[in-house]
Order: sequence, then C-alpha cells, then structure tokens
Amino acid sequence: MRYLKVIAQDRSGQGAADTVHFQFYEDEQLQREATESDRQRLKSFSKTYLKCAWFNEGEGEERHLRIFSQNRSADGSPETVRLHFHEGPLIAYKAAAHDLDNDGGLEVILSSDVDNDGRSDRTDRSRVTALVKQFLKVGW
Ligand SMILES: [Ca+2]
Ligand SMILES: [Ca+2]
Repeated sequence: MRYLKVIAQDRSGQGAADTVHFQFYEDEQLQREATESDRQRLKSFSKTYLKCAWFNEGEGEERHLRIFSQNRSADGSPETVRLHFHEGPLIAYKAAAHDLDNDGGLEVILSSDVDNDGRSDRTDRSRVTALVKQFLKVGW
C-alpha cells in the first residue's frame, strides 16, 4: 500500500510549524523523499497542513500524517482517500473522503477536529477536502 507521509516541524521554536517534509512510502518502505517538483506541486498542501497544527518541536518526526487512496479504479479516480494523523506508530485521529458514485467528486467528508482548534466544524471538513484534492494531484 502506498502512502504519503507528511511531517511538520517547528524548527525555529516559535510555537508553530515552519517546515513541512514529504516522504513517499510503499508497504512501510520509504521509496523516496520529495523532489523539488513534488514540493512545488505540494505547495498549497503544505499551507493547508500547517493550519492543522499537527507538528513536532525541533526536528521531531513523531507527529505526522499518512494520506493514501483506496480502490483506485482504471480511470485513476479513487473511491476513498484516508488521512491518518499519527503520534508515532499510533493513530491519534482520522479523516476520510469518499467518492460514492465514482464520478471523481468527493461527496462525503468524514472528519473530526483536524486543525486542533477545539471545534469540529465546517472548517475542518474544508481542510480535509483541500488536502485530499491536493494529494490526488500528486498521483501517488
Ligand atoms: Ca462522486
Ligand atoms: Ca477544528
């Protein structure tokens, strides 16, 4: 199974993440680090992810996101994209987007408080939608 691992870090110690790393995984094996062109394509993903406030102090990597698609059909349109927000090996919380009729549009967004502001609301769902759309553009 393929997933994109996303790690945000607060390198400057200002209490907010300033750096985002991407790693491409397949079957728990690191396949490659993000290239410059991956980083360009993932620019708005990074911005959205930083708003989720799921980051590490300094160069820590415990907190991260694993995002992956499932049931990718022949036309390349996945039925489900899942987001697992990890604390080390454990999943701290999750979100998902489902394309029920396989038309490429994601009708159902399941999310909790993904941006950690204490409220589970429309903003959280819109962040999940944005992350999923930007992730799908990378085609991993
Ligand atoms: Ca649909
Ligand atoms: Ca929230």
